[in-house]
Amino acid sequence: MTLTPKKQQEIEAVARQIRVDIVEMVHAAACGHPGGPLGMADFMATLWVEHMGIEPGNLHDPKRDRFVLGNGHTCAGLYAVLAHKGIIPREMLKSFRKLGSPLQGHPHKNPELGIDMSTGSLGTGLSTAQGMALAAKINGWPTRVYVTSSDGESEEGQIWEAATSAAHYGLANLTVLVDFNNIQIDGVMREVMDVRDLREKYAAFGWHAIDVDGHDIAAIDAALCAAREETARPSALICHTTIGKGVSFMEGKASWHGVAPNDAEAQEALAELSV
Ligand SMILES: Cc1ncc(C[n+]2csc(CCOP(=O)(O)OP(=O)(O)O)c2C)c(N)n1
Repeated sequence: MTLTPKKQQEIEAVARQIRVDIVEMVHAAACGHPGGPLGMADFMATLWVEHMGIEPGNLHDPKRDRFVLGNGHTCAGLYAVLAHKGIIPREMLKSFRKLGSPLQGHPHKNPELGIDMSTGSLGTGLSTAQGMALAAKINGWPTRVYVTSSDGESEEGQIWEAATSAAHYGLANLTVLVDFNNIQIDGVMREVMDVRDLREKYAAFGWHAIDVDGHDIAAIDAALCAAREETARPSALICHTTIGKGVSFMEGKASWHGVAPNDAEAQEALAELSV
């Protein structure tokens, strides 16, 4: 079903709020990863507003949907979206990366807060997600499992072991959203380690694989709908994004992978995001 203009505006507003929260959290912590999650904000907002069946009232339901943030360093964006859903208190975002906080610099499993898996060691997320999807399939549950990954994470061999297994077991209830911003920690993908065409790779592994403009909310929604309609294969959405999207001086720059903005930079970023 196509998004109504009202729903599209709602998702855009959530994406903007996620970006504001990311800048504020990383700035307040004086460390963290702003670039990746700023680029993922549009597909995270579309996924969580329109498709994800995780709500404050069903956290303990074993049959509910599951979410795994494979590229765990982008967790500021996940915490922001969980706050939007009312699953974690908004006030808690201020404790991001502080000693003793449940909101660490990489996700720490905490079902009470809607954090279904600890991640951060790249390569593990898709494996755990496919295990969750297989369990749901065996139990005959309606659970859908969503997992994020990234172009940098796609260099991990374990990703392709999980991709093999998920296709073998016909896990149509599993969807991976890959943040393909062409950048990883040390620079541009083709210079550091070229992963080439991820849509072709996932398709060759037996997946229903689609290229998507990761900033086009209607296109992301359509791809997520297509994934739900797929009955035999797991789905891979290769989301083409810009690192740092929404903050002009961060856009396209690998240097913003894991650096906090200083006071002046945060002020400039928030001014841009509030227009
Ligand atoms: C197994 C493992 N190796 C190395 C790292 C260190 N590391 C953290 S993020 C990252 C780059 C990941 O690339 P990508 O997700 O594409 O980066 P982004 O687009 O967010 O800048 C690396 C190598 C890690 N977390 N886990």
